[in-house]
Amino acid sequence: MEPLAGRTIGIVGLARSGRAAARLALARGARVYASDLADTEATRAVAAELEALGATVELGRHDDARLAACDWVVPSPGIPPHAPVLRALQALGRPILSELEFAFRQLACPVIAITGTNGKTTTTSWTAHLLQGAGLRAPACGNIGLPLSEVALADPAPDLAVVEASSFQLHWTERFAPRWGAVTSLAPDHLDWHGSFEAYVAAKARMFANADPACAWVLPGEDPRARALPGNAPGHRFYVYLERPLPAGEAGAAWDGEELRLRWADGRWETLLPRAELPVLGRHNVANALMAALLACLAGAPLEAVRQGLRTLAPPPHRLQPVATIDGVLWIDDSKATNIAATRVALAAMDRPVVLLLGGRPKGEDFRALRDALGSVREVIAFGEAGPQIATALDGAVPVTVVPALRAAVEEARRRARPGDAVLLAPACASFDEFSSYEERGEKFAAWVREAVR
Ligand code: UMA
Repeated sequence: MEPLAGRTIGIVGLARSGRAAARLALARGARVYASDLADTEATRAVAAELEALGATVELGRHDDARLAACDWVVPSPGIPPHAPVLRALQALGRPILSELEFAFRQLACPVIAITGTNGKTTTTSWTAHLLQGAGLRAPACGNIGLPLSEVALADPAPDLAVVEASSFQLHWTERFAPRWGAVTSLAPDHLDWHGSFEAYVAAKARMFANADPACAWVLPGEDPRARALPGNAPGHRFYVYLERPLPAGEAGAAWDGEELRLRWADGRWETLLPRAELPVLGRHNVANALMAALLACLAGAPLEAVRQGLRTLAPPPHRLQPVATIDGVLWIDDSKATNIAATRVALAAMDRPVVLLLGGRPKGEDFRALRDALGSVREVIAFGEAGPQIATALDGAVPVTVVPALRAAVEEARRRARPGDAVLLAPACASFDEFSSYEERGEKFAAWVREAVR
């Protein structure tokens, strides 16, 4: 653990990560200067809490000179490197650590890290579920919602931290060194934050920067980009296959159409359970479950506990979550589909005609990449900032109606959906033009859908 007493830590952004990092720094004896551009009820509440603990807090501005004088600056993940406050620090060569890196240096337990474009929250939540079922104290944390700094503050420390690591959090890392890790998938996302796909991939690859030969990495065997992410990093490889059997010489897990099975490096096979006993929808979720099972076994959970845990998996909220069936129409909340690859996965899981709700704040992707995935889609309702862009990109492929916002999209879908259809919110965009998070977007969607049955 790196001593913090006597150091000055600059915290930029006072939402969940900033608040937790500031509390951790103060608890370890550091001086804290924290600031947030937003002067809102929420940031004022955090400011009051931190000031009571001894921090200096400013709202409505960042004091660049003051931040430049700090030993380390910890920005919130939502603040891109090109934000003026971070540009100024980089120009001066000042050290910037992500909240993940900062918390890792204060953590007293080993880490399982899960990254990837889609599937990482589900895999993180299920890995923690399987380990907890085996009696281990293993919180799911990081990008999933509980900042790693909160886990570093926990007394006693947990046995393991199961960390969902986003590209934003990995970007500013130096010593972050998970003992076990997984990459769920790799496709373009967050191009606005990173500037290019290459920069996004480079940030994700930082997960392997401090690997050693005792590490173990779980990778999707059939996704060439994701399986190549660790490059030549040391550590054992375990691959997950859905379409093909595990190739000779590879260890990992596979679904043979009936059973989910593991094969260890010594060639020994073990059966997890029949697919029919796994209570989750969609092929992609079989892959997520196999990854979670491998990680849990590698981190020490007994196989029988893993089998038991697999039988009680549940999808995390806002991921292909059925909301209601109203007049024969099934309404599905997949608000977490915030990029095109995730929307494609949701569409692949559909077994009925779909009215698709797309829109929100665009993230720099080309919506034409959805055109060949629209087989089950009868019509699209495009909403929010991205609405006109989506209509142009899908022109001629499927009928598109543009409406200003999500609520209007729900009303339009209600008029257009027929019995037997699904109305799927899988928006392929960020939520921030209308909402504070994809969670809030999903909750509002569900509330507006249910209004019809009141
Ligand atoms: N701000 C400034 N100055 C600026 C810009 C912003 O002060 O120049 C302030 C904003 O006013 C705001 C804060 O900085 O108060 C930004 O906070 P944040 O958006 O990073 O929010 P947190 O609550 O700290 O949430 C973050 C993650 N958010 C993002 O990565 C955008 C959460 O992931 C994560 O759960 C949480 O830390 C705890 O670890 C969310 C997310 O959308 C779920 N992640 C992306 C994704 O999954 O696609 C990566």
